[in-house]
Amino acid sequence: EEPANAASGPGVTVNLWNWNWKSVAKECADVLGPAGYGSVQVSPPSDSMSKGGSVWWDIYQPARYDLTSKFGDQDAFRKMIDACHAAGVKVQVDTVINHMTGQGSTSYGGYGFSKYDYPGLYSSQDFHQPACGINDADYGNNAWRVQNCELVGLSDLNTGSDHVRDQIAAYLNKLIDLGVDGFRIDAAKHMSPDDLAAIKSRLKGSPYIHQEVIYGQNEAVQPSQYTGVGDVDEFVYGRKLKEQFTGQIKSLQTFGQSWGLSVGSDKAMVFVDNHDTERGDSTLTYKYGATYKLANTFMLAWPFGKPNVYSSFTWNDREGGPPSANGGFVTDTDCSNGRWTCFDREMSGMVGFYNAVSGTSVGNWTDNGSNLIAFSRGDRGWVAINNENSGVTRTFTTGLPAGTYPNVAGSGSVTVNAGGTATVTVPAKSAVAIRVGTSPSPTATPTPTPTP
Ligand code: LM2
Ligand code: CA
Repeated sequence: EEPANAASGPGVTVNLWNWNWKSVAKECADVLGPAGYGSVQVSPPSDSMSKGGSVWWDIYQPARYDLTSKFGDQDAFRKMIDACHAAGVKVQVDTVINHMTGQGSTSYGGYGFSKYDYPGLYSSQDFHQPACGINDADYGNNAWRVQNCELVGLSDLNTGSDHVRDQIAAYLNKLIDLGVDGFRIDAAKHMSPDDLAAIKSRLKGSPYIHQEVIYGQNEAVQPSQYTGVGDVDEFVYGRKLKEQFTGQIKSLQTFGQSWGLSVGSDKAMVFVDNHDTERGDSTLTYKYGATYKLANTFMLAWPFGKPNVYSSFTWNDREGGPPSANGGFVTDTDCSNGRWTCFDREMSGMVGFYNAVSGTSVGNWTDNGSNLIAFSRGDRGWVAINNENSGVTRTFTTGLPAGTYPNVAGSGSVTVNAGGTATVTVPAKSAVAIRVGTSPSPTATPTPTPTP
């Protein structure tokens, strides 16, 4: 019997960044629901400045809150939510509420605007004026400027004003009315926690909230200042995993907040990478291949924070937009043409593992002193991660009941004997994970029934 998708809370989130609504709907029904993903995070749905498909980043310049984006219209958005809900998957939306655009232009929905003037929504008095620009030095010593000046020249909303708070809350409540379950708050670091709390207090129900507050050592604005509003995106997590997985992973036995993470497990949304970090060098990305998959396997096996798996389009040009047509409208995701990673599919088995071991603690830790680790989760799951360049064969204590289990992190199966041990070969740069609640693989030899 498959574990139910997380009943409360987001469960395992998957960030289908830059997928269009129609493709997200299909993925919910075909892949995410059956795998047990708890939530899908989607890109900003509001109408935005249009760069006609040449770049991805125009979606972070909202022009108005109508749902006429490069990913589809409101009808497609609503159908996506209904399809995901029917599959047992909640929907989290990336919301850009710190700012509007950096210049005047036309939106994907054909709406004309200029910087500081968005007819029917905002005019110049709704922005922090006189405008100032955030300088690099401000991050170290001036929280006021980080939150009240402009981020890369984007018109900075005066989120201290009741009118702006009302307009933002109306947008978020429209999304809630359409069925949205949670929000990623883009550029949360650039709004004061008090402003965010005031906006949150205007929302219907209690959506799940995670805030993008990028940690920097000794910075004036810290992620811990935002935990009263909701969870925060824990950027240190992915930086640490990159350090370990590009070196030796044996030390991960103690991985947690003591490693310098910015918030505790109960307040952290964790991820190996996201759309910004994959374009920098702080984290692993899909370009690291097997190493990237191992880090994601660890994330879904190790009890810290709420995991967020990233699945988007492949790229060579850092600024280049997703596959699109007709002036930048994103085309349907095709997992076979090499333009999309479809990494959510590679993690399906480990999502089932995450759900099956929920609430258990780590036991039976072992490592080979360098780049292989293995551990149990209670008596419900066991995983071995081999980050070596050669295979390792060992007899491990799994803690699981005797039986034959399919490897949900790869292929093949593992037979656990009556004492809970199993002799397993873990190939180079791969993982073996087994859990209760799975059926024996078709190739497994049936256990002979003892005759009385
Ligand atoms: C975010 N989180 O806080 C997003 O995760 C990040 O991807 C966004 O930047 C940023 N904040 C604003 O929402 C991206 C992109 C920037 C881009 C902005 C706005 O990384 O390069 O800035 O979106 O589209 C672009 C130009 C920049 C220009 C700015 C304003 O790259 O050179 O600044 O537009 O015109 C003059
Ligand atoms: Ca601001």
